[in-house]
Amino acid sequence: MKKIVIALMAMVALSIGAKAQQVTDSLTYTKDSMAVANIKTSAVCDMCKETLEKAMAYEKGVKKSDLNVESKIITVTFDPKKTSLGKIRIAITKVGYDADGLAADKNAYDNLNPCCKKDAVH
Ligand SMILES: [Cu+2]
Repeated sequence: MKKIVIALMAMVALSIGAKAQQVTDSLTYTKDSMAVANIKTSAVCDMCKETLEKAMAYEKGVKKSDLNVESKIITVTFDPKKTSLGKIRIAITKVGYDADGLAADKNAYDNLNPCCKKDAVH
């Protein structure tokens, strides 16, 4: 009986560990304790880059951001004491872009310049 309990506890501990990792896996930290996240977006052009980086500049706790148009990945450096990866993803969706698994806010997406919509032909 005792063995079963220990085995169950080990399984629970393992699954909790795996979940915690999923949430933090895309974060790294700088020497001054800033968090750096790479977030996959649905940006398509240089105008998207400008829109997103400007939005990030106004986002609380964000120090800097850089969107790679080719890979659609935005690298955001932020203060983890002031904001979180989840909040930043939501901020991106509110500008009209997908952020990792989160879908873009529909109204914001509809208001994007036609060339910035992810289905636009370039
Ligand atoms: Cu664009």
